[in-house]
Amino acid sequence: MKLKASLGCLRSAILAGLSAACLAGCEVFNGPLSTFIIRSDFARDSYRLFRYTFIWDCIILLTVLVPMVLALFWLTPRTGPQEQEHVEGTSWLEAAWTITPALILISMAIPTIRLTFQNQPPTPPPGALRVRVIGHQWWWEFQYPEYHLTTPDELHIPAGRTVYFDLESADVIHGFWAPQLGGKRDAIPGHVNHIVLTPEKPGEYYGECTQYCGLSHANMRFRVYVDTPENFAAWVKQQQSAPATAAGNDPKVEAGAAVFAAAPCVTCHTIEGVSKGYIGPNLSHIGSHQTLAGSILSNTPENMAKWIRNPEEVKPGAQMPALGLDPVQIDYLVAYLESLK
Ligand SMILES: [Cu+2]
Repeated sequence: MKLKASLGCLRSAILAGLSAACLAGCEVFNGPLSTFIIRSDFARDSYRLFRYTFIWDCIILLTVLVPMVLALFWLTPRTGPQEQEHVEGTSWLEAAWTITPALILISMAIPTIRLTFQNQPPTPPPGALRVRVIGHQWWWEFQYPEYHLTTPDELHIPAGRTVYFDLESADVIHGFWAPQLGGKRDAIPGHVNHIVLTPEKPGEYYGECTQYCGLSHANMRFRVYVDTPENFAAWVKQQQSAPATAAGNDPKVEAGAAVFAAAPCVTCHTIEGVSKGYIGPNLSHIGSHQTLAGSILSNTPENMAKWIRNPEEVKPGAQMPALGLDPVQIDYLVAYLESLK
């Protein structure tokens, strides 16, 4: 009876586990944060290492689980205590179950350590694009020293060219991770970490902060746009030029520029040729971005207005204050910011 109840429990647990795995499966394998969609050399190396260790995990699991289940349900006496044969010890068996796991662990440690060092060389490979990544509570800053430009939350890199990331933080520890492009690495204050990878396929990829960094940690996302070399060159050219705003032609945009100049925005944000703030994100080309506020909102006038009206509501703990602007001022300001292409 007991055995029947135990088997019933085991079967329910297995069914529940399989159902949960099926529900999560689509997201794990096909979602934007899937590590099974491989889009760089680093991601491929990480996947191969995962596959190698996973195979060993399965072998170990079966080696332990099968004898355990047999011992539990088959070899256990079912009626009353019975005299069992006493085994005092077997030297060769004890040596085998000590040495074999040690060898398996060493065989997993060697490729893991090799890959860990391989993808963070102390100096950039020749011809690599260098990108400085700075984590802030709660947004990402991407600097391109080669092109003298800075952009928030949306990273553009060219397909086929090796990229060398310098990872830093302006405040607390953050974790930089774009799963389809490779493994995560921490951005630590006062210390520079590195990642080197070569993106392989143009597309839009999701990134997240993976190190708990405060109230809005979950709202600290970013996008990576892997461009064709031609599109990347065009993007660089656009970013290097002054924003193509309609201020001066469109009265609403002109009024928005005046609101921006009079509000505290100028003390925190840079807009090329207008302001030189450095605490918040560079807004020079914010109108050309797909997302806002740490890539948690799509860039629409409605979302921009919502963000300006009450940042705390969108991103709890956000350092940007509510400016107390009236709806008309917000409307003008949104028109101006959206015009910054
Ligand atoms: Cu975080």
